[in-house]
Amino acid sequence: PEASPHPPMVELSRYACKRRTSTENHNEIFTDAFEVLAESYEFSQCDSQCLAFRRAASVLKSVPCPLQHVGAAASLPCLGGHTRAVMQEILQYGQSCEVEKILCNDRYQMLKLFTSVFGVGPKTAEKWYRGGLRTLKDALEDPSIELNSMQKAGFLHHKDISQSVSRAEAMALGDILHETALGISAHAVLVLTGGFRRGKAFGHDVDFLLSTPEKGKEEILLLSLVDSLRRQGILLYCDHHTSTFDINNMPGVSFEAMDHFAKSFLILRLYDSQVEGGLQRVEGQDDGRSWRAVRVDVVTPPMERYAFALLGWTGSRQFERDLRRFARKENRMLLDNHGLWDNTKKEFLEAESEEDIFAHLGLEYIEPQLRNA
Ligand code: TTP
Ligand code: MN
Ligand code: MN
Ligand code: MN
Repeated sequence: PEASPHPPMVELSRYACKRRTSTENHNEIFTDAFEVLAESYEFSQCDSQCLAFRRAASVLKSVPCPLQHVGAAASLPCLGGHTRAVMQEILQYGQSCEVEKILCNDRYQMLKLFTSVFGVGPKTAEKWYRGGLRTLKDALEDPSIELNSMQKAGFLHHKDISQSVSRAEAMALGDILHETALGISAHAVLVLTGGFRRGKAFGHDVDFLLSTPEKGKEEILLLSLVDSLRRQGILLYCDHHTSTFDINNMPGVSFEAMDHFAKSFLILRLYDSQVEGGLQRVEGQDDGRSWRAVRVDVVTPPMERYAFALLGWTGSRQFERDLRRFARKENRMLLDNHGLWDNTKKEFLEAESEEDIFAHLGLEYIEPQLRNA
């Protein structure tokens, strides 16, 4: 679209859950820079600066045209002096020297590399960096480092998992999991969630919600599914988290990031012949393999919590964060993947669908394809 200095824009909310954000990003030159800064602040545990840049990136993703003057950002929420200065530099010189410095920074590069391994978070990466490790080989060969089983799987499949997953690959995995689940229970329900439900063309993993109308049978269904995948020879790794969900604990529930539903973080083997148009070519793969490894998440909420779990797992993370913030600040309600607590009425609000939840919050419904905040 034609860029104009002062694009006629509807006023954007400071809440991502009140903005419509498609997968089409017209301001990638800025949002890519902001994301580098956010990540760098995250590595230094500067949470508020990190969040400020994440919010700024999220706002720009919802702007329907490329911004060509920093003045056009004046009317946008969540863009402070620092973010505007970075934009100004990019507009003027094509890049930000602060961002370029980070990209060249040894520590940033190392933390980025180490956290690219499944099972290695910022804390472990930092420890390895401070211990003098500089390559993945260092981490594998250092006798003082005891890798856990997740990290071992992460290293073993690092090349495959680092490669993004295509939509065709996600669809193929959906077919395999669906067929496998139906082989266990005719009532099994499997839906694609995460980035692919938001219409993204590529992802770092594939996320599914699995459930059954048979009360209390969700986790056993998931365990049977994983077992069946193992017998089919396509299970490369499984990290299962048993359910800690208890409906009686709900009012006291802490509204943290990780939910209490049973879930499995998997690595699955996907064959070329199973994917329409074939597998994404894995770079540097010359070992004649006809398969690749893919990261898959499966979460199994009880059916009556389905709408909350679906909303929570569809993302984006920024959209979820602001849904919760909006609920808290504007409605005195607590929202998480399990439910919605109304602190005025002192009761849980029920929902059969995502639409019900938006309605409880007094928000216009936003379809998944427009939640790419
Ligand atoms: P991700 O799979 O991390 O992200 P994504 O699918 O949006 O993008 P990508 O292509 O990089 O995979 O997370 C999907 C959503 O799941 C996200 O909104 C957070 C949510 N989630 C939980 O609610 N609980 C969890 O334990 C995890 C791991 C994710
Ligand atoms: Mn995902
Ligand atoms: Mn991602
Ligand atoms: Mn995921």
